[in-house]
Amino acid sequence: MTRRSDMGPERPLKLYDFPSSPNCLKVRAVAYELDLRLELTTVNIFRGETEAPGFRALNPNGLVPVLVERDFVLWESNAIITYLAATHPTPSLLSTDARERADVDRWLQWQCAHLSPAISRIAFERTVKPTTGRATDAPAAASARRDLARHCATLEASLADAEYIAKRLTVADFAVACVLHTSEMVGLDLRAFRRTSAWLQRMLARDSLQRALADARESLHAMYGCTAGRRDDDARRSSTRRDEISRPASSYRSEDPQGEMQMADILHRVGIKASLNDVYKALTTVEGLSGWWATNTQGDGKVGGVLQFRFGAGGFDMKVLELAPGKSVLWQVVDGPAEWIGTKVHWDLKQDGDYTMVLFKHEGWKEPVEFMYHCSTKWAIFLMSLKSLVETGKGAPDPNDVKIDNFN
Ligand SMILES: N[C@@H](CCC(=O)N[C@@H](CS)C(=O)NCC(=O)O)C(=O)O
Repeated sequence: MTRRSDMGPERPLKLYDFPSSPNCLKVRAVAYELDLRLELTTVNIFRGETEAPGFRALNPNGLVPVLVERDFVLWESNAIITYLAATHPTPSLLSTDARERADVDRWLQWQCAHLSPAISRIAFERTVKPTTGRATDAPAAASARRDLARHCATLEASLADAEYIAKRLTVADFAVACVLHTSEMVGLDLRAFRRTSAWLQRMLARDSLQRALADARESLHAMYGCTAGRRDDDARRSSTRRDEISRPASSYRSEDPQGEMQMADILHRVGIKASLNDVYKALTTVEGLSGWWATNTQGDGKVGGVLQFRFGAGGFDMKVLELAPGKSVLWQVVDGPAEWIGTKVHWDLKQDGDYTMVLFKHEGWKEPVEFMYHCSTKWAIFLMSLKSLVETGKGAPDPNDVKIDNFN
């Protein structure tokens, strides 16, 4: 576990937290809305830290978030946010009127019993299964999507005559907004639910939520450091836990006719003054690959084999799916950063005048997160390294590659 901040001596509130968890996000956001200080301890759910006896003693369910206030230990995010609001009445996020309170409780239960399970089911079919090599159960995914749409319609109707879920801003808004925020990760397009969409944007724009999201970004960077080269064995365990928080505000998403979100691809075209076969060799042999991408490259470059590219502490494992000599190479990422797992890397080669033209595609990003912007630039740099290797005999593979930013 990593301690992330040291706070003042008075009334310390410790939160055992995982940055990309929506249930932790809601607790941080409510705490910040109430102007409370939190001492955050990251429990890496992907590294089995929730199974440590010390953590199990706090929460026998082995789940984050957990709040510790002196000798009082509380788990279940909705119980935590309700407790925080009840013990810090200003600004008021929880009514003392029984009916108003029941209205808030209703939405908290609804989030837990209906909204979250529907999103988890979609995430399981759309993200977890593909990254673990299992086939998506299309009817199950469709049924979960229908459920989620139904729940969104319920929310949409309730927002017809009010700015907030329970008429005024309450903990219920934070609980539902933080969970619904992750639905975008699993391909739900909220635009059809105009009021819900506007309400969610209003919630996400609040200083408290922005701060809670910034915490997540900061702690993910602290956990994984240089993300470009990191390995994330964890990605296969969950999808709702991915780095949804790092999607830039300007990113776009689009839909296909079935209403499914389309994935994003990185595309490049580079001309290399060399033969098709020389370029093909640089893409298919360990010697070639270590000459332009990662000096530390090992593995089996034949169809069905796995190539291991290592960059400092981390790297990528690529399964070779297809090889057409002098024409094309297709890899699939089977290990590496969470955002890469399951994506495919296509190399299509063709002769065009003096050039062997390389048409490069890194296909299947779930969404254009900031890390994708970074990887796009890095791919361009490594493609220039490939060109240089094949044309001059000298590439610039890691660790001698051009470093572009604080990711790498
Ligand atoms: N109902 C619980 C759910 C908590 C939960 O599912 N936490 C996830 C992170 S969002 C977790 O700790 N997962 C760890 C694991 O499954 O090992 C709450 O609202 O606090």
